Amino acid sequence: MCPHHTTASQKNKKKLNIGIVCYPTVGGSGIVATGLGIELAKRGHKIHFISYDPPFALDRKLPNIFFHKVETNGHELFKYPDYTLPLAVKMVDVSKKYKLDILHVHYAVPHATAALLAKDIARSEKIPFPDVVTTLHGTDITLLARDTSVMPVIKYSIETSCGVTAVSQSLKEDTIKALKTKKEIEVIHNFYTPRNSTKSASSVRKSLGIAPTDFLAIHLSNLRKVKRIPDLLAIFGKIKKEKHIKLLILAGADFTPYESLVQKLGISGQVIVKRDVLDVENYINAADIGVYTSEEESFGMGILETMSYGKPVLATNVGGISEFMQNGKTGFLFGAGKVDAFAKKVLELSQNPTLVVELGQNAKERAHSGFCAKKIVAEYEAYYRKIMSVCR
Ligand code: GMT
Repeated sequence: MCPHHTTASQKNKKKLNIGIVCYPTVGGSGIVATGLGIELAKRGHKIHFISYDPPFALDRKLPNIFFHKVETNGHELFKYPDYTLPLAVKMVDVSKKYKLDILHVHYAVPHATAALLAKDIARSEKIPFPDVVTTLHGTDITLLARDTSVMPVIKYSIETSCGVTAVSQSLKEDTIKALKTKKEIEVIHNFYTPRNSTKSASSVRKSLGIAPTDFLAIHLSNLRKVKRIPDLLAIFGKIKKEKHIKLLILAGADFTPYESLVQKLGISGQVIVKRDVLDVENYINAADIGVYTSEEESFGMGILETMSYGKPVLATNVGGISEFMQNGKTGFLFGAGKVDAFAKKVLELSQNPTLVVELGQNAKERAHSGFCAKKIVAEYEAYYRKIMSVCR
């Protein structure tokens, strides 16, 4: 279903040595960067991940994948441990040893900033240094660029990168507005490659204590404030009389701060929380719909993941979500905070399994055809080659 965008001439082009710098933790930008590195390695490029830990979703035994650890600087001379300086030094070392063609940094600070410093060091040492591509993921702009103590660094780091990409048109516009920059920004959307389930939906439901006839909504996130977890819980508070409607939260962070709200709303029997789940495919496949209540989302990887497994999504119409979700076709979009409207729709869908299946099929088709590895990775490859030809 994924359109094949790699032409024969692209396939025959020289394979690249690519450095990828990302946060290794369970977070949208790290997941996207890791997925991209794995897909590029499958296409024959040599991928050098640089970070303080191996990215959590990275299988280091895969061919063409290398990991270079940055040792953090815990000098007693410094009151605060520093990461940017040793990261810059590691970038120079890896570039020199492996002759990188491209250094692709995910998240502006401190990754793009360290790359700038590394480039300057390499220049003064007469060491060849690759072209730097910075990918903006959202919070580096929508949250950090509002902080005047870091905004000038973000702006400078972006403007001095050879190439800059944003994961949605919405984020591109936010960046131009927040930084008042004229820097050219290429929109390359995120992608997701679904994995085969290793457990049946019925066994997953059984392990969670959910009956086959229960209507199960799922939510995947790091529970940050921007995800509006109180709204998510309030939706299920509104329909708590329907005991067969359940909410499963796959949490990338501690849920304890929300437990008192669950009690207060009287929904402890209907909400199940699982922490740091890696096999998300097994849980999404066992669910009926996805529910996402963010007040801001440059893209929304959890939503794309949910859609990829053929589940319709109810989400807020914010940021870049409407660039891949189609209201009324792949699920439904609501204004942020419109808890009543969300609750009404959950209830409606719980009574209409035929519609759930139809919307789910549309969601899967949309995710697989527009936001799949073959299409998006080819866009990155073409962008790298363009940058390498214009930036030298
Ligand atoms: O908010 C998150 O889930 C984490 C955050 C991050 O910085 O990793 O995610 C951002 O990047 C993701 C990958 O490109 C996007 O899917 C998320 O929408 C974006 N988060 C926000 O904009 C709040």
